[in-house]
Amino acid sequence: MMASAQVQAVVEEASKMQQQEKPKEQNDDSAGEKEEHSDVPSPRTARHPLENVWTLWYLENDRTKHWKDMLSEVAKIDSVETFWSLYYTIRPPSELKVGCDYSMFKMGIKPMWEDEANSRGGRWLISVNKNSKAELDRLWLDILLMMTARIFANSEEICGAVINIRAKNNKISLWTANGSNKLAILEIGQKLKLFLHLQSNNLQYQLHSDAMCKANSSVKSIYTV
Ligand code: MGP
Repeated sequence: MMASAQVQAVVEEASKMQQQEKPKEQNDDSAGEKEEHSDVPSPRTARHPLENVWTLWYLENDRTKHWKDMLSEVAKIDSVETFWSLYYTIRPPSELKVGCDYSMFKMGIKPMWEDEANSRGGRWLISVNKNSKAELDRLWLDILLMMTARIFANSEEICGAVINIRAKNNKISLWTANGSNKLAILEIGQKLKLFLHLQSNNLQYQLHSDAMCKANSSVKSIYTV
């Protein structure tokens, strides 16, 4: 089974379970039926609410600006429906220009080291070979699905994910909240490796505090799976 199909099967199952756990009034989809294809997400169109609300961010590389000013908020994602309508509306990562990023973070958390929710944390970093555009898009989609479906036992540790399109290797990273929560970080890393079909030693965990004060491009890894 392709990894995307495997992850989607898990997401569908998680979505069904989340629906069963919702109070009856949240399952009432009569209001949503008429507006299923509306571009504007609203609570009335959210037929399969996600456990967390997420924000999609876009970073457009512009050398005249400070890093923080290159970031912009694109949309909020609060349901399976808003996730897919956004996913099919925006360009896939493989079609972004070099220097651009997408980030998807839990609502209220900015995709930057300085945010209170990230400052003590770090990231699992996956380096993606430039040769395969399809592989890049597949990995990004699978990570988004894994986060939104909360398939990690330690989902509360997850802050968000980032994809960097770069001239050398592209990078995908999953940001977690607490770099000293080793057990949670390893559980997340091992599940990423399993579901994304990554090769051994492909996954490195780095602290944001080390990235912030790095002298060059290399940041030490504190965990590897
Ligand atoms: P990058 O975009 O994460 O990686 O960081 P890139 O472009 O592959 O560069 P490399 O250094 O990893 O090889 C590029 C630069 O963007 C950093 O050196 C910082 O100057 C800035 N930057 C990146 N992030 C994630 C942050 C952040 O969270 N906060 C601030 N203030 N600057 C950041």
